[in-house]
Amino acid sequence: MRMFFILMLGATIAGPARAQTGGMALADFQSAGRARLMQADTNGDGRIARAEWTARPRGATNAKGDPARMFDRLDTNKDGALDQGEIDALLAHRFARMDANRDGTLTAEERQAARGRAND
Ligand SMILES: [Ca+2]
Ligand SMILES: [Ca+2]
Repeated sequence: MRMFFILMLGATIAGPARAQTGGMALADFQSAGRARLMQADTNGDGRIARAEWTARPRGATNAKGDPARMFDRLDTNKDGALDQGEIDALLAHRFARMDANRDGTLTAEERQAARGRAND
């Protein structure tokens, strides 16, 4: 009987904390985004070369503007390829722009609002 009581108490405490994390955290956003972006890595070397980036189908980029210019901005160390760190930086930047209330998670509403906006 006492055990049941403790379990109930535990559920009550865990409840509100779980409600706050109903949105998507940065780490989840980055792992999902990384998986999507790395589809462009057609030679499988774990990096996205300039040619691989610009060869992506227009629809997949989800961005307005010139893909080559976008690449040059993302390739911060100017070695001609996007590595994991540069991709994570891009995704962190997108995440920060989408997180309208700055609580560190993206709700469905925040992701919806970002759709249709140009990414940079
Ligand atoms: Ca680079
Ligand atoms: Ca948010």
